[in-house]
Amino acid sequence: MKATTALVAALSAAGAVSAHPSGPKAPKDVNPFIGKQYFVNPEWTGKLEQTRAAFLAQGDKVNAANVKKVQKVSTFVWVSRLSELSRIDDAIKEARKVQRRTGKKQIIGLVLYNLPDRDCSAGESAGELKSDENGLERYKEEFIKPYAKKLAAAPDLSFAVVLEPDSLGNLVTNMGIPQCEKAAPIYTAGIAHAIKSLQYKHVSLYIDAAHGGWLGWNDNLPLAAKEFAKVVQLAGKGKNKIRGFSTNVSNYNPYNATIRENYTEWSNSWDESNYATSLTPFLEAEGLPAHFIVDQGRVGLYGAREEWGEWCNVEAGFGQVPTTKTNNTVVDSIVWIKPGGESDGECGMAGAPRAGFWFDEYVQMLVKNAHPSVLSIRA
Ligand SMILES: *[C@@H]1O[C@H](CO)[C@@H](O)[C@H](O)[C@H]1NC(C)=O
Ligand SMILES: *[C@@H]1O[C@H](CO)[C@@H](O)[C@H](O)[C@H]1NC(C)=O
Ligand SMILES: *[C@@H]1O[C@H](CO)[C@@H](O)[C@H](O)[C@H]1NC(C)=O
Ligand SMILES: CC(=O)N[C@H]1CO[C@H](CO)[C@@H](O)[C@@H]1O
Repeated sequence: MKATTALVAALSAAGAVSAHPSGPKAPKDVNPFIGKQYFVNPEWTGKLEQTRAAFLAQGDKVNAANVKKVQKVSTFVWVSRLSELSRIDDAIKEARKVQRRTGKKQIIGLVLYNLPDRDCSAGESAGELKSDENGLERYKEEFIKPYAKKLAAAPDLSFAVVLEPDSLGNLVTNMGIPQCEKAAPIYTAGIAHAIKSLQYKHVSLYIDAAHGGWLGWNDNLPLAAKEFAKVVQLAGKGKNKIRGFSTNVSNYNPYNATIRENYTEWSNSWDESNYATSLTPFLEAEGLPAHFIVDQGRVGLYGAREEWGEWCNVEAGFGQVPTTKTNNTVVDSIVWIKPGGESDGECGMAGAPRAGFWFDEYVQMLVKNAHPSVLSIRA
C-alpha cells in the first residue's frame, strides 16, 4: 500500500515538473494550509446558538453538546454582493484578534461570488449585476478592486479564495442554454480579471471546478481542463496565478465514499477524492496546477439521493472537519465552504424556507448525522 502511494506521489510530482518548467525564482509548490490555523467565522457559529437552544428545549443534552463542537469548526466567508464586502473587514479584524491571542497564523477562507448574469442555467442564485447594465465594469471597479485592496492590506494573514462557484461548469456543459451562451464571455473576462487582481503571496486562488457528478464524467474532464486553461491564459502572465481548484461547493458528495452510490455507476469520479484524481492528468496536460480543496460542509447520507443531480436540502450530516491529512497528494485540504444552515430553497426536506434563510430543523439533522471527526472535537 505504502509503496504504491509513494509511487503515485512520485509520478504526479514528475508530471508537475514537466508541466511547469520552473525558473530559479519560481514560487515553491507549498500547500498554503499547512501549519496554519483555519479561521472560525463567528458570524456563523453565533447562528448555531439557536440550534443549541433547540436541542436543550427538547431535553437533548448530548446533541446540544455536539453543537458546541461544530462551533469550533472553520467555514468559508461568502461575499456574494457589493454590500457584503464588509464581511472581509469583519473576518480580518477577528482573525487578527485570534492571531494575537494564540500566536498561530490564521488562514481565512473566502468565496468570491458576484459575476454579472450569475447562475445562468438555473437562475436560482441570480446576482445583482447584469451584463446589460454595465455589469462587467461594475464587477471590476466596485467588487474586485475593493476586494483586492482589502486582502492586499492584510499581509499578516493568509487567504484561500474560491472563485465563482458553478460559473465555469456552466460554460462546459450548459452552452445550449441561451443565458449561458450570452454569459460566457462575461464569465471568462470577469474571472480572468479577478485572478489578475488578486496576485499576492499571502492569497491562494482556487477556481471552482463544480463537482464529480457534473464535470467528473470522462467526456467532460478534458473540456473542463481546457475551459480553465483559457481563463488562466486570459489573466495574462502572472506570478503565482492560481493555486488550484475547489470542488463540490454547496453539494453533498462524500470525499471518500465507503459504499459507491448506484447513480455513479459509469463514472471514475464517484467521490470527490476520485474526481480530483480523475481531473489531474487533464489539468497537467494544460499546464495547470493540480491542487484541490474539497467542500465537506454537508455530506449526503448514503441512499439519500436517487439521482446525483438532487441538490436541494438533501438528508445529510456535517462532513469530515477541515484537515490537510487528505490521503490524496493532489488535495491540499478538506474544508467547509458551505456553512450548513442556510436553506437551498423551498424543496427537499419538509418545511424548507426560501433559499438563503436559516433552516434550524435542517441544522439539527446535520448535527445528528455529523461525521465522527466532528464528534471527537474537544469543546
Ligand atoms: C443499488 O443497487 C443494488 C443492486 O441492484 C441494490 O441492491 C441496492 O439496493 C441499490 N442501492 C440503493 C441505495 O438504491
Ligand atoms: C485517510 O485514511 C485513514 C486511514 O484509512 C482514515 O482513517 C482517514 O479517515 C482518511 N482521511 C480522510 C480525510 O478521508
Ligand atoms: C478512504 O478510506 C479508506 C478506508 O478507511 C482508506 O484506506 C483510504 O486511504 C481512504 N482514502 C482517502 C482518499 O481518504
Ligand atoms: C459549485 C458546484 O458544484 N455547485 C453544485 C453543487 O451541487 C449541486 C447539486 O448537484 C449543483 O446544483 C450545484 O450547482
